[in-house]
Amino acid sequence: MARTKIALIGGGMIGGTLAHLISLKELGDVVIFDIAEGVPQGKALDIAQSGAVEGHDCTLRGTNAYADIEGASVCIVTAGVPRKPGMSRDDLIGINLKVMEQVGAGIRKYAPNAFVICITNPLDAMVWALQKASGLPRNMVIGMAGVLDTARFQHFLAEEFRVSVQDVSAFVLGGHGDDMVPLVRYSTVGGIPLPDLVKMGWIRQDRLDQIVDRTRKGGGEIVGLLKTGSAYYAPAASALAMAEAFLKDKKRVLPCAAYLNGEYGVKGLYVGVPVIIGAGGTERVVEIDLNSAERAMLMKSIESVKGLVDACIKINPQL
Ligand code: TXD
Repeated sequence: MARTKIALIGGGMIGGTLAHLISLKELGDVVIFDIAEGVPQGKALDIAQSGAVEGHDCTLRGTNAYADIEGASVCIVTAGVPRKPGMSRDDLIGINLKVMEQVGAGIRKYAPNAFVICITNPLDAMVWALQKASGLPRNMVIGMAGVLDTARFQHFLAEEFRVSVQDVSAFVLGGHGDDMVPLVRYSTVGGIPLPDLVKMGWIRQDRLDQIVDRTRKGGGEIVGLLKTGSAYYAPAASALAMAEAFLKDKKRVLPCAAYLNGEYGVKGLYVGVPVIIGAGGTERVVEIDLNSAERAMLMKSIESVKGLVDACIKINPQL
């Protein structure tokens, strides 16, 4: 049986980290596509050579030709330009929309049966544009943001409570912007919801509010520290969790940017919601009950996603 092929469209910081993680986990053979000549080839060769030490046998290949992604089961898209300090995710829209058009055409031609995970920012608009540009079924094109935002929330909570991150389960809804919606009520430590932990005196409400705020601004905090780009280790790990759920038909429940067709009262937009990912791609959108404050926050987040998509349509009315 042929080995699974995973195509990474974009061989920058996240793409390179993904290639390394995929090899360490022996999830499949890797093709790194990038427009930069030499970079994907160099990274592929470097990681392939690490296989001699780590003992993995994955084949890695770097390329500047879309034809080489042919037959990929999964495509993970990071192609584009990342944020620099002082830039908002929305500033990236003009450049990255054009990139999505090219990438969409490449995937449509060479990997039309793939499960496509978009990471490029501004995420909720770029995944929408990528689905349009590729013409792939909506359940096979998904955006990565919620897994990362949730991981950040989990990390901060585990640190605060001095407990294992494994025992923290968190929930973040909405778009991948500073108005994302960390759902405190559905986030737990050892199964105990956060509002109960406030009542139990484990944490003060104002401290919890600070953690929620830090989660919302989690991407910017790292951009400010790195100064030359944005986060890549946790984003790569997050996208890989989604790829693995598909490849192994795990039916994982993960917060992702999924196409909504009436769920949460939204039609025709990609928004961060819990979904079930299995061999069928996005198999189900999980619609949870929201109280009025949560709903208001989600609506605000959806409004900003809508603004980004409208900006894309203005730039390219064909989409
Ligand atoms: O949660 C999330 N979704 C995110 C998103 C978290 C962190 C970073 N996020 C976004 O991912 C970030 O704002 C960027 O838009 C992407 C990729 O981030 P990365 O840090 O990997 O960026 P790099 O290192 O600049 O890599 C981008 C690569 C680079 O090698 C370019 O040469 C290549 O993309 N590139 C292209 N490849 C193919 N085709 C085209 N047109 C192209 N243009 C640039």
